[in-house]
Amino acid sequence: PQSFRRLEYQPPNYTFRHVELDIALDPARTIVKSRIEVLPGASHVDQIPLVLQGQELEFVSLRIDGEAHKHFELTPETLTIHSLPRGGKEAFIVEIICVCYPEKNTTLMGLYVSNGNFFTQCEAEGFRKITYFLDRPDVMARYRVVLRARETECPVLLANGNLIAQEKLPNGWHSATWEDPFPKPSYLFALVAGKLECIEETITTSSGAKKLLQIWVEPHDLPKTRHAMDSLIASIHWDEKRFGLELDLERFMIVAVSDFNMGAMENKGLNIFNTKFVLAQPETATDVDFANIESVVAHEYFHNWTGNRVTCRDWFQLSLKEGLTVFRDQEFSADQMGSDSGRAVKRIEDVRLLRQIQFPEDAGPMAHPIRPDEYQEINNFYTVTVYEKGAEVVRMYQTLLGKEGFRKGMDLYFKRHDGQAVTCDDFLAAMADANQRDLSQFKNWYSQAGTPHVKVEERYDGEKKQYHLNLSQSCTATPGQPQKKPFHIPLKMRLITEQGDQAEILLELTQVNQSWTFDCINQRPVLSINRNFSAPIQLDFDQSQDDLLTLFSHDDDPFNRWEAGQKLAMQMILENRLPDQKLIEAYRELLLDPNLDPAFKELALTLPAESYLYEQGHDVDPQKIYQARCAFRHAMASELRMEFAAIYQQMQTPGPFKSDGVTAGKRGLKNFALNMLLEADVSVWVPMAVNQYQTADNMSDRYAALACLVNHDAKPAKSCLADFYERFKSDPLVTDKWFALQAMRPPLELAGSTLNEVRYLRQHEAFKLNNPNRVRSLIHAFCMNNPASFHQADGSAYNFWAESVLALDPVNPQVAARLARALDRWRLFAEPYRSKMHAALERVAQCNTLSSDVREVIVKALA
Ligand code: B3K
Ligand code: ZN
Repeated sequence: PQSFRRLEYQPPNYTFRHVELDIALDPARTIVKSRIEVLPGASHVDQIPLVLQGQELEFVSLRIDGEAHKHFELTPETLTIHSLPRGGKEAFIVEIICVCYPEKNTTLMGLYVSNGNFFTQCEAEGFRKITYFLDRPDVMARYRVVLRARETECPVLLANGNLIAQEKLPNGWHSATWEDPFPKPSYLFALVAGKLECIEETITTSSGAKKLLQIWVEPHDLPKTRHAMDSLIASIHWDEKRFGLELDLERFMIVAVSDFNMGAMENKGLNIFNTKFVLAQPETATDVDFANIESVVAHEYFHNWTGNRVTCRDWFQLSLKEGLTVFRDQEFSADQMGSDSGRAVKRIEDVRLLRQIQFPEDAGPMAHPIRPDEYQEINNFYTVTVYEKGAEVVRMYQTLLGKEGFRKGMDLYFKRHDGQAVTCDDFLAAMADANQRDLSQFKNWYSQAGTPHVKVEERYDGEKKQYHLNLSQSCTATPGQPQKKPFHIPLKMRLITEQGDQAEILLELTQVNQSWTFDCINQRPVLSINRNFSAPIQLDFDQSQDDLLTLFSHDDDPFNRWEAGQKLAMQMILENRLPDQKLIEAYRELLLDPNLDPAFKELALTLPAESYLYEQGHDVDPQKIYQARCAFRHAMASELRMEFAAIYQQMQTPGPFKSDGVTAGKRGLKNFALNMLLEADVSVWVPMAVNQYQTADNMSDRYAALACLVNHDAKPAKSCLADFYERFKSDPLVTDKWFALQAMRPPLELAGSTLNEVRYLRQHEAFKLNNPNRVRSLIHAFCMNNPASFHQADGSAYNFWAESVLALDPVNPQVAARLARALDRWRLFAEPYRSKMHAALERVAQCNTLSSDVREVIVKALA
């Protein structure tokens, strides 16, 4: 298999200035005519051929400067054009006609059909499935696009930019012409055509310009678009205020599609979204859905500057736009929470995700730096490392330079690079130059994989009133990187004593080993370090239980307060102990504290995820960890049942439904309490859960009640599940929830195995292997989000996994490759799990028709 390497980057021999596309849409055979103005690139060599990419296309004709051209070669992946006019030294025009087959396209890359409508997905390399092209991000051109279709089938025709003409054509056809004023790489091209309707809104931006905002959906979904529109408007205002960045187009459109490989796509002026991240109504969407929609809408909108105006030179630089844009959407969502404690809640949620998913990735066979050095299939590198760890790296600039310094760096970045395709080094240089800082060591965050460990040693000298702190860093080997250089690690810290706290300071750990001495410390302090998770590291610190309890009850940094609670619970679970009385009292106090944010309370009482617990050891027995975690939670629930009962009453949110952070936080804590009450005593609380299920006026409450019943194996679970399906079977997104809930059911003694249930649901009338959301809601949910049911000692679920990967791969390699990663950490587990996982991986590897996507994942896992 071919590998691509970052250091082998070559600038293009040719570039494109102007691109005209004329696309006659037909589900069976779409005819694509292109007219491209080609220029020699900066590194052009005389007589060098022009090599265009093209995949699954039927070639029809080629003309150069208006004349039929015969000097070309076709392979399944390329069109190579020789004998260019004047050796290719001056501009010339290439005209190509080709055909593609949208209806047959199940990969959902390039042009495809979903529910009878046309959509495109071009990032990273999908444009080559529409026409022959220099399909690389450093080739930026202006586009003018004519779309043609039968008017009855496709009344709506959309593409990037501004609508400049519409025409009736013979035989019931019509056309629309779109022009995008900004040069863009091919991956940002988009078209949408079909029977869609929109809601629209006109807003005025900071410079006084009027802008048209539209959200396009299938007609029956129109009532579910308000929240997405509000989120878009809030995002536009936030980017003006925080970064001085204004919407640069007259028109900005969002379109929702139910068949989509990922969350959404930032095509210039025409964002295409998975319906999951657009459609919401209180009756069908949970609080988590509302929050996700807000953040994904913001993320794609923010790409308009970070990604589109300044884009990536090559795909190794992906984190340049993704890490930065995730950081921006995290900051936006935090601000939307409306308070400091709300901001902290958002931060804790983000870190929890990072540790649950990115830390395992960074310790496994697919570990890669945020700027990878090598890939076989770029689609496999849209990872939590590139995105979420990338965002942590961007956050560290802000921690080191301050909010103002960070803004100066952003301003310089746009001043230097607007309209260009650049690298992560360019971003770092802008940050360094704008602040006159030497950030050369900071580059190691871009080049080295693995989660750094920071070991903490402390000593208090009561006589000299001195506190000594020693920090040492290390980072374990990752594939291809046996040895690591030290990182530049910003650590926020504070010493906490009974007589008051020292000011918070920022330590910069740059050496392997570094010491600090603090004077005039009159009492042995408790150390609060890596506050607000200022660096994405693993802290190795044997802090005593009493110190952790102090932090859990008193730290003024909400993140570290939460963190101390997680550590306390984690240690006990890993030692298979129940919570002791001190910890129970600390939980109780926290629950009863009237000044604490309900969302914070819920997070503080939520136990560390199993996937994070696995990472703390080796020869991991997943069933033991599951049992220990269950027992711990059961004890917690029993001890605190009175408090949970009170909370369940207090946290009711009467009145019309509101989706804001504060109300959602209350609802979350209430439903957490309900779950704990069933945990403590199923029989007593089942009627309450059934009542909530039946009377709920919103999906958060209804779904939470149903989950309580299902997960605690309550008698009414079955009938409520059936009721839920009947109520919502016409709504695909809610049907996904119904599948997911059953796929994530923990192992239950009486209910029979979850695997059998999943196998049964796989045959359900509503299951579809070609719809990514449905597949993820059943198969990915079971294999990746239900560790206790998945890791069964007989290996039966691993066989199911192998069958599923093999069945999915021919349909949609990207979705299959994501599932393929479920066994990444097989070496971490004890026998018999490890051997059984290994055997399942071998079984997939045996298949000789694997896609390059799945092959890369499996080969790396077995290496
Ligand atoms: N940039 C897209 C992701 C494209 C994934 C291609 N396999 C969405 C986003 O990050 O906003
Ligand atoms: Zn993105």
